Amino acid sequence: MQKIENISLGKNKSNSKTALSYLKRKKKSLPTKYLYDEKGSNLFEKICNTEEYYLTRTEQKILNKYSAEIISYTKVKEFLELGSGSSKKTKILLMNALEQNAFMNYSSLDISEKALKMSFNELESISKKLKINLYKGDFLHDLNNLPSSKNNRLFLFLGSTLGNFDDDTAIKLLKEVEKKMNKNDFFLLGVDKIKDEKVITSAYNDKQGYTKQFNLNILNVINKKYNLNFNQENFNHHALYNQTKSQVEMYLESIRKQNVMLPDDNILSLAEGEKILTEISRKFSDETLSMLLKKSSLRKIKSYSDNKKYFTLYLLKSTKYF
Ligand code: SAH
Ligand code: AVI
Repeated sequence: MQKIENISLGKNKSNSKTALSYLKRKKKSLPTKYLYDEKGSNLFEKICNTEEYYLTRTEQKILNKYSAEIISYTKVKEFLELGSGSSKKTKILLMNALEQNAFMNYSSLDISEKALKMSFNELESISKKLKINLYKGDFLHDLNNLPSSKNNRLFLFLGSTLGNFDDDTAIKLLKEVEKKMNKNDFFLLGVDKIKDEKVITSAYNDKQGYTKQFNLNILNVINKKYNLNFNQENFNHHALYNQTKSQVEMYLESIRKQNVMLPDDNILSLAEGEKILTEISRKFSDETLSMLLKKSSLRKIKSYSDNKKYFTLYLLKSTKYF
């Protein structure tokens, strides 16, 4: 197994005080990144294979169709992927890149060690020409701790993970990527588009219950991390589409009135029906995405969609080179 390099300097704001302070607010929430421990990463893979979760297979279809074109157009020798997960879709791009190049460098940055291990297992055997680097860290805080490169790079942010962040955070993240981009670098960004509400809602309420397990697992993660005693059985999975905001909101809903002891000896009281927000999953139009790109100094060069226009991959460059 390849060595995993921890690039998190621990200086970010995600300390216990901050994470738990979200629970003390009137509108309670938990940081989305806590969905991804080993179990969460395994469950996410299961979600990707459900009939209802159209995102993964749609993005995969687009990549099957356009990867060769993307590689010959961008002429990149190196990939840097944020939140790679298992890298199954990235493999399609890498296979094409390896056909067109004498060597390839692939770096994955993910907060989940399990995701990095899955990524390595997925890619290690595809070619001796491929060098894999695994970085454990938070893409919201640790991008500057990554090594720079003289190769032409393709930055990758797939799976609509951008949709898990509000405007301010999304722009901050996109800007950080843009700052790292050199003249010949490109950025491939995959986002989920606005579509029929029923299609969206069922993607977050799969029949097999994997999304429910994924959502409830965040309680195990914070129980372990902060020595708390949340009981999964006291919560329901609730995922709805907020049409005004064009986003899925995933909540844990308290089934009954309950108290949970916090590490500072404060008591967290939850009323019956009270909800904790665990994730937003935004759906974009070309216009809302263009607004984010503009504010992040990124320019759209090309875009690739499926026939139903469910999902789009945007190929971007930094505006500083125009
Ligand atoms: N890109 C993959 C995986 C998407 S799931 C795909 O398209 O299928 C989101 C991934 O981002 C997970 O692997 C999760 O561990 C990672 N992740 C979530 N928040 C993160 C953060 N703040 N920093 C780094 N990685 C993060
Ligand atoms: C990673 N992220 C884009 C997924 C999404 O669709 O928001 C995570 C997920 N949450 C529930 N199902 C999948």
